[in-house]
Amino acid sequence: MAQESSKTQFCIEDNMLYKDDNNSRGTRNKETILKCFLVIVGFQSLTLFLILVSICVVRNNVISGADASPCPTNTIARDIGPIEIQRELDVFAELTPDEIEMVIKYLQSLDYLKIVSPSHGMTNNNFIHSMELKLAEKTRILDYLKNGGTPPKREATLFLFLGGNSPPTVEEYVVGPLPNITYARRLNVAARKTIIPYHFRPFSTAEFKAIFMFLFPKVRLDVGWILEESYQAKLPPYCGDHCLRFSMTPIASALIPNGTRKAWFWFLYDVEFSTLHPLDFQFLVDMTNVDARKWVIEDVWYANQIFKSLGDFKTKYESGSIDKTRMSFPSSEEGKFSSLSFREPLVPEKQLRAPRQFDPDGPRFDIIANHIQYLEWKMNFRVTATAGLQLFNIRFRNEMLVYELSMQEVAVLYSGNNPASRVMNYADSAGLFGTRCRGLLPGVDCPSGAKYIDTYMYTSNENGSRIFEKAVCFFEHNSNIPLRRHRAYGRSGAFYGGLVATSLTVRTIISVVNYDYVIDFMFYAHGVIETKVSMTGYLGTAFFFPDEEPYAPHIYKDIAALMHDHFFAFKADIDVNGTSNRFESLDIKNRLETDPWGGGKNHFQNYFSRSLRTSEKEAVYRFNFSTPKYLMFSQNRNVPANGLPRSIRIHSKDWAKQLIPEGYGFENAVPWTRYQIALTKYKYEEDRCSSIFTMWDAADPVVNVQKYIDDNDGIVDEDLIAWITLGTHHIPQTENIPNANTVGSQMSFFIIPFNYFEEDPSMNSRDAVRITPRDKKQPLAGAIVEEYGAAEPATCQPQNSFPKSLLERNSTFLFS
Ligand SMILES: *[C@@H]1O[C@H](CO)[C@@H](O)[C@H](O)[C@H]1NC(C)=O
Ligand SMILES: *[C@@H]1O[C@H](CO)[C@@H](O)[C@H](O)[C@H]1NC(C)=O
Ligand SMILES: *[C@@H]1O[C@H](CO)[C@@H](O)[C@H](O)[C@H]1NC(C)=O
Ligand SMILES: *[C@@H]1O[C@H](CO)[C@@H](O)[C@H](O)[C@H]1NC(C)=O
Ligand SMILES: *[C@@H]1O[C@H](CO)[C@@H](O)[C@H](O)[C@H]1NC(C)=O
Ligand SMILES: *[C@@H]1O[C@H](CO)[C@@H](O)[C@H](O)[C@H]1NC(C)=O
Ligand SMILES: [Cu+2]
Repeated sequence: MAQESSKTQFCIEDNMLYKDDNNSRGTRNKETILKCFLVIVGFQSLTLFLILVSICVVRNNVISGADASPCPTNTIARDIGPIEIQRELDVFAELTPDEIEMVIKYLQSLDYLKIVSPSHGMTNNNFIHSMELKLAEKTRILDYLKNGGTPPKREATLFLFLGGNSPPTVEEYVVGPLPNITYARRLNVAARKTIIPYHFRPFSTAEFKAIFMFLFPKVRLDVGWILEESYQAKLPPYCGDHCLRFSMTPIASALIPNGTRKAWFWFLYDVEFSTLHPLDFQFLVDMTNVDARKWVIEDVWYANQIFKSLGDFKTKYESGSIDKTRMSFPSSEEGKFSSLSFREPLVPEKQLRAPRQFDPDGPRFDIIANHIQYLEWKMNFRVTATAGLQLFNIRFRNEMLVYELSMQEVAVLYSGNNPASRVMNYADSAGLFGTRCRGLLPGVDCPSGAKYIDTYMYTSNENGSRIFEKAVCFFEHNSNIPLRRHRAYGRSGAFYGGLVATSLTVRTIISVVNYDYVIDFMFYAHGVIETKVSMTGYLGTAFFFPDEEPYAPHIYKDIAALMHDHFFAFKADIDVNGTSNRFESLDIKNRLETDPWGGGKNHFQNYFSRSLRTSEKEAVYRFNFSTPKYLMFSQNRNVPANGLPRSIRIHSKDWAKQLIPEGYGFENAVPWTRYQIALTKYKYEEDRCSSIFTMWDAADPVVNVQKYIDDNDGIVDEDLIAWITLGTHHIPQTENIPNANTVGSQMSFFIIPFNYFEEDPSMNSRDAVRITPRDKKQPLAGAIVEEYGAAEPATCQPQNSFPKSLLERNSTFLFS
């Protein structure tokens, strides 16, 4: 039972939770804690879920619907201590605005770096592309979280674009210690390249500027009139309401000469939404030179014909010797198919609103700075520019199950006949995931009543530091399926027990050009974590020619919708009862057996056997229908003599086979797609399985998970990391117009305690109900109903947080 030493209630504002001890950490905390929250100080409960003390709601005080006051939005106080939060902030909190400012000032003071501000960043000068907190080493963090002492030093890790250096490079730098910086040095580690060839850099605002300043004027001058004649549209920015939009497809470096940087540019009508308005005009640009004035337009593709240069295209077009395209800019009527405007007739015929979800007693979770607490779960989170949302230190019943859970990469590999689609392979982290998480719409993207957080980051792509509003949301989700239930019926022994499945859901949605990825991390009452990706948004397409048919269904007039594979990489640093773990599989096999009990009957049956993986190479897992397995992390201590050890299982069925041969072209940049799970020993610098360079670096990947595996470390009784790859093949269909839908395309993996608890942890849930006959012999004559609130009506009005009037006044949070 809980010990309640003193139950004092405080409502304290942001900066009051922490003593301002006059150092800049105090400042940091003030900045980081965005919300007002409630705390109960001096509450020393070990089993906090037993304490559902509601501060703001008076139970049993039924108010009739119309008069009901809004459901509480305050989180309910928990037994979280400032010391615990302070330590978590010290090690996991992203860089604060002050810290970012200090790093910029420090780097600008180093004359030899010649750092310019993002707005002056060009392809041929030096600027800071991104920065984020460099996490301290894991054992150091765990020790500090547990025992306190001196906090690990805080350092920033940065990518510097050094286009002004000779040779030009991108370099990974470490700057620290914060707040009193004394060094900025290039990182030097064996795990990855930290001096990166400049031609592997991701697209940046600097490069887009160069395209508008140097490339498009050239194109406009040479063939602007041809584009107008063919498409009734002009290149941006001087195009009025008849604009072309462009997209770029980098060519994986493994497919082009060493040291070169090339991309296909392809064009679309700039209407809602452009990717469903592809045109038959593309050109290939050699972008190797740091001076964008020296970029060369090589091949040109138009009306399904190829030309050696812009000049060649122009000459042949003028001489009339080629096929020509004649299209008119889509009218709003013609463009309607691709817009998300309502279609008639509206359903349902009358305005009847969809069911909603609400929290009758207010949210049952707290978000305090970077700390999340929900019933028996606790964890930390951060959002970084390059990695996006990461969860750390995930605890259930105060024992850590997972040290880190995060998405690593999103790769989409297209096929097609036209030049750009043939090489269209995207690795979306190039777009900086952290900056793509923003603008969640309450009531649609997350339920009414969800909590939202804003993030703050520095990237050159966003012109320096800025706030990203509504980047992540948190809500408790009622799945409306029993997590467990049993109804025993009949004349004797009748009973019922059941529990509805709810989970804390931590959600972010990443929009990268055309696609939207909903990423959910869900925490359930039985100790299971589900990680789910749902895909929506617009298809990638190409202008339809019959040659596209093998690759791209012809889904609308001129549209061939490109077939593609989606792959998602995740990292799960699972720790079973500490960090010294093993990985084994339970192999399910079938054999012919002679019945040992006589009768001489032979029969087939399944059995399982344990198979311990001893090295990284041995541990790679490729799904094989013929060899079913359970994949388990387990502790090495206290293994029962009989039976299976305390374990955590990884489970999924959302795998897709990477069909490109190993090591060929872009495949070489995404070696994690070869395996459904790869297991590696924790190494401080092997912290990611992909990088922002993946789209370009196939010739010699900056981060290469295959190398993590190939050194073939022993993995028995080590700290282990699982790299998990979900995937699916997508052949587009007409119902993907205008958008692809999440339902039907969702993919999940589960982290499942296995022999970890003595019994189902959800047995402690107050959300359950149990019904037993008052008289066992007369089960129909009334029963004892045990419940904690299920029978009570809600006494408050559900929140409606759909921000219509705000949006009508100010739509900054959604569109900025
Ligand atoms: C940083 O330097 C200031 C003086 O410039 C000093 O007061 C402060 O204690 C230092 N902080 C740390 C963490 O060393
Ligand atoms: C590519 O060129 C670089 C120098 O620019 C050289 O160091 C590297 O070895 C070359 N790689 C291959 C595969 O030829
Ligand atoms: C970028 O920020 C600078 C100030 O830091 C500002 O002067 C400039 O106008 C900004 N540029 C854009 C495109 O917003
Ligand atoms: C491991 O499990 C034992 C009991 O099963 C527990 O006492 C101990 O605290 C656990 N250790 C860690 C590091 O979780
Ligand atoms: C799948 O397992 C079966 C049975 O062990 C084996 O014969 C087959 O080669 C495996 N398939 C692949 C693709 O590894
Ligand atoms: C609009 O909202 C943003 C935050 O989303 C705020 O920064 C800005 O000041 C608001 N603008 C006006 C005119 O109120
Ligand atoms: Cu798709």
